[in-house]
Amino acid sequence: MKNQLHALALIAMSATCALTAFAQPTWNVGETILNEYDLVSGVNIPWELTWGPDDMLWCTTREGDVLRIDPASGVYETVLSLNVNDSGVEPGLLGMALHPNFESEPLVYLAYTAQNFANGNHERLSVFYWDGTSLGNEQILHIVGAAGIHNGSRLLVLPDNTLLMSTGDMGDGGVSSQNDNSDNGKILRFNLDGSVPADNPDPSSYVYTKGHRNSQGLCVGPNGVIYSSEHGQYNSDEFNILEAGRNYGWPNVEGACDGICDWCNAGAEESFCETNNVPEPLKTWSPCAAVNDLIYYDHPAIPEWQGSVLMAVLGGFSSPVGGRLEVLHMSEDGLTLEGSEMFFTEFNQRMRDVAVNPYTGAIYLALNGPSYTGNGPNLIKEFRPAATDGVTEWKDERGLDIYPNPAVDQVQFRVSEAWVGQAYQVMDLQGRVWAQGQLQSGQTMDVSSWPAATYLLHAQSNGAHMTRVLNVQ
Ligand SMILES: [Ca+2]
Repeated sequence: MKNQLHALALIAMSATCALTAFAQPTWNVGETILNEYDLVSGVNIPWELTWGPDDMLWCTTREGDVLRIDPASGVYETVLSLNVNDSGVEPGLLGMALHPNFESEPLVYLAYTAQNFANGNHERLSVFYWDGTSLGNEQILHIVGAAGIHNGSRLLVLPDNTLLMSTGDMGDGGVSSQNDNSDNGKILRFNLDGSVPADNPDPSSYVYTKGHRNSQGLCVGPNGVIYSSEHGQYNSDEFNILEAGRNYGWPNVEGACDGICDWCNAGAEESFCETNNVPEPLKTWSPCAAVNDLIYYDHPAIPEWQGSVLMAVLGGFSSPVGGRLEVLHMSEDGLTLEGSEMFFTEFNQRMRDVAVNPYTGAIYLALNGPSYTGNGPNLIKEFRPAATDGVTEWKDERGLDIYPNPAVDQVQFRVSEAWVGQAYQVMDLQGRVWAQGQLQSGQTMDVSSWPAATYLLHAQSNGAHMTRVLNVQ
């Protein structure tokens, strides 16, 4: 399947490209040019971003919504609004994974912290049925502990059709992480029906690996290698290869087994590693960079990134570099890290997640604003390789473009047929309305009297939303 898609993309790249007439910000990755687009704006804390088997981009927001986004236009519909407990700084609706045979089994897995439990906070792993319009028929597969911080929750379907879920230590200092009777501070592995896989390390337990603090990044690389990222305490964020049954050391080990600890007992770290066969991370970050979700990039459209793990980085409190995309170049067998690079540091935005368009090789980044815990403006950006921008093999219907952007005095709209006549509003980040009307292609808007600021355009049509960012200078 993947190779077919790559072949498709190569055909597309060699075809004559209808380059967009409207200048976009561009980025250089070696010799590859990426065109930057704002795909979705104005949604609060996009957390998981994943390419669906239905060729749509699926997104969770921490406040409890599941969005299904048309990756061509950015038009999205809210297909589920959950009543979540997002009262702390980190809980809410978090991880999501789609059933690999989505066409015949249209199921969506979600991890979220729920309200109104008799026993206090809990985190659910639930599966929902997609009826083509919305998600419903919740079935709770498993429950673990939840708290205001450290809820893990990244979900990943493996090539053997089992499901991984990371769980956090709930800020308990790692007590749960080494407790074999707790499912917190672990990576859990499920069959897709919620049962325990017979080949789990302990066939009576969901636990796949233990000794985790708060892992929020999972992906699969070549030969089924599983990568994870892990938030450290003050230092020693980690990038690991997950191996069944292994102990990753928290809270007795931080980062490498080198006797350097903030939280753990430095004098005992190396002996704990030896006794418990703790794997060494492939890379660590000190002070913490707040390393988040991962995806393995193997598309020819950005050859400089082929065979790399792309990691969304939030940017830690004392990290010398803020939010970014980190590109971790892996050896061909996926087992060795050969080098790393940083991109998009200029945005100064917390980057939560990354997804890939299998046709064009474009990447999508969920940006959570400049400050913890993710106050806006929140954006989903697309970085589309110029060579695959506008190709006919892939939908190139943008829906709406505003140009020039940034603007000084006048802007013009380009509107696709389906959106002509639909109502729109342009608001500033405080929610004040600066313009409204019906979308018309070619219409102009005078912004010469508007204060220099970022504005959000929002249009709505039968439950579908389209958003754009307009920067006035
Ligand atoms: Ca250490």
